Amino acid sequence: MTNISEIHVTKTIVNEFLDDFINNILDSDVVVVGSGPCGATAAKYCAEKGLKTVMIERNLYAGGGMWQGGYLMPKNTVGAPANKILEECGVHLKDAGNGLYVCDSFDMVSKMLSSACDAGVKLLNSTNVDDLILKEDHVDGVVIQWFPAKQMPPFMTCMDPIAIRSKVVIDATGHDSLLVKRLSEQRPGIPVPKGCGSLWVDEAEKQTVELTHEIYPGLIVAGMSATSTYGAPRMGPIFGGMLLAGKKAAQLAYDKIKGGKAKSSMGMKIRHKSPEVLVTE
Ligand code: 48F
Repeated sequence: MTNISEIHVTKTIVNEFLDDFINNILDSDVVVVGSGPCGATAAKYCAEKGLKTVMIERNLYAGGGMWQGGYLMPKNTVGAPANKILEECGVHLKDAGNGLYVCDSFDMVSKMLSSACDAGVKLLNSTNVDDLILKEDHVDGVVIQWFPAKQMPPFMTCMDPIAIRSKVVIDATGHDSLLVKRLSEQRPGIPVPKGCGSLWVDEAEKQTVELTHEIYPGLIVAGMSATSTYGAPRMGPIFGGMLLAGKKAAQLAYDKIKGGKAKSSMGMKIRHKSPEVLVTE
């Protein structure tokens, strides 16, 4: 039998949250915005590389689009070599031929998230990233608000958000491309996200990975957010490109933080045309 008081439960939650927030979240190496297949993969690999990593998700639950395969059917497909990422997490895959693999969506989401937690990723759920911290020439973190607070009637929404600092922010917000959108309103040369084009599986999978890059110093656009930024084709219910894009985003973040140098998506050098504009050669 236990003898646990109500006050003890509350105090434990409050103390633990504040301690975690101040020591592990407030000032981190990488903030990954969005916990879909791309964000979860990026966060897992960042943490495995030893980076202090926070993944932020506006929903109560993490996983983004991974919970459903297509047409509301809980079967997810990935193309090689992304199957290796899932195998590493312990996901049970079935070979469907021609380099295509299939798994249960619940198996994929739970094992990917579990693998990210094991690597040390901190998750903030029910938390909306409203904006970037944007300094003169780089992104310096994100602005956050409780997602439920965002749903309140307009006369109550005069509540200011708070901020988290990070060396790198990964925009893995999916179709919204939220952070690129915010940046495009303030920095010339940053494209206004146009949304994805029509379906073409192979090409979309390839482009999703290629388009994942550091779009502005301190901001990496990844996965469907990158696809939507540039109007590349949609890929439909296949997740391999998202996983590979997440892994690439983690490598870019690591190189930037540990190597102190920025690289574009194609491995080209990045130079600054003006304090505001980032161009690739
Ligand atoms: O949409 P999502 O799964 O993006 P992804 O990881 O993968 C795309 C595929 O799921 C799918 C596809 C290809 O297979 O067609 O679309 O690139 O995950 C994006 C996550 O970001 C959260 C959102 O709730 C979702 O879980 N998100 C979006 N905006 C915000 C956010 C925000 N402002 N703050 C916090 N979370």
